[in-house]
Amino acid sequence: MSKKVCSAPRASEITPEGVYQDRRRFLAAMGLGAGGFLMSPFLRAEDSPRIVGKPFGLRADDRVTPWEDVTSYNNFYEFGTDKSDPADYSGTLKPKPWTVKVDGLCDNPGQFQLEDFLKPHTIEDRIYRHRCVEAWSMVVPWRGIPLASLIKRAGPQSAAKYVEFTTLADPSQMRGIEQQFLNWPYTEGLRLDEAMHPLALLVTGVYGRDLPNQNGAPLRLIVPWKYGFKGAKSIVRIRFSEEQPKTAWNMAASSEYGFFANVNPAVDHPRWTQSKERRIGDFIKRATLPFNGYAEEVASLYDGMDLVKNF
Ligand SMILES: Nc1nc2c(c(=O)[nH]1)N[C@H]1C(S)=C(S)[C@@H](COP(=O)(O)O)O[C@H]1N2
Ligand SMILES: [Mo]
Repeated sequence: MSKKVCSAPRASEITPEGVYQDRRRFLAAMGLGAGGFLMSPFLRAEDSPRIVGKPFGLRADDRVTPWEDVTSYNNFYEFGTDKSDPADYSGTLKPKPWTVKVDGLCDNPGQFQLEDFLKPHTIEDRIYRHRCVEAWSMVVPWRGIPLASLIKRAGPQSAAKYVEFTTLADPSQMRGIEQQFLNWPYTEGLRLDEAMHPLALLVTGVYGRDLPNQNGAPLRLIVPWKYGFKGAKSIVRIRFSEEQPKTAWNMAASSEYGFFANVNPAVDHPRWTQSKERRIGDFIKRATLPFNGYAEEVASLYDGMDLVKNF
């Protein structure tokens, strides 16, 4: 446990109550408060998500996906490959206590209890679109902290170009591990500049509550401008490296799942079009937007890159 990493939250990190209230009004004005959150039978007033910062990427016609869908239609192959398996079988996962290891090319490596790892930070609630073209598309109110702030404290060295995320692989908690659906442990990776983008979040909750096991308790990644598979669940290790990390889906099917996984509506996946998506609960498909609607925020990360080759 490195002392440096644990300090009291700075005053600037705490959302003032007034801002909180303003944001609630703003949300309500957008029709999100009333239509999206407050009418959900699972939400009490104190559960409604707070928004810090602008609700990235949301448009007026975006409706928040119901809690029931967000928590019952999942991909988490450690519990099986059916969409209903994670909700049915992840009760065996023990998200407390939880340890996260930070290592590789950084100045402040260590092994941290999750509470210590997160403590100095205000947990921010943000809203944004999350989606997986291949199977589903949702708008999910995740609660998380910017990955960037944890990376800054870890102090990546100048040789570090990538961040690798490794997730839990414990057969006693995860019935799917017995079968080689993927290479366990599941890994994901980001280029360091992608990982530093304020939209990349380490997520601890959804709908104002702690993450349900099937959504990757107690800590998962959400990279809203990318495919869902970048959202590694139940993270136990964050490693800085010079080499591009191997990722579970790329190892499973390299022609289908590239490292970058930016959503490119102009380029088909080998087995399906990416030009349209159907939001869960919608009947009519909608056009898929470049970078999942976050082009304004993130497109510059990929300036000069061939995004057909770097899919
Ligand atoms: N550890 C782990 N993380 C994972 C997966 C997985 O199988 N194992 N599946 C990924 C895929 S393919 C998707 S689409 C998202 C789904 O997240 P959700 O169920 O919360 O919507 O989780 C990602 N994270
Ligand atoms: Mo996915």
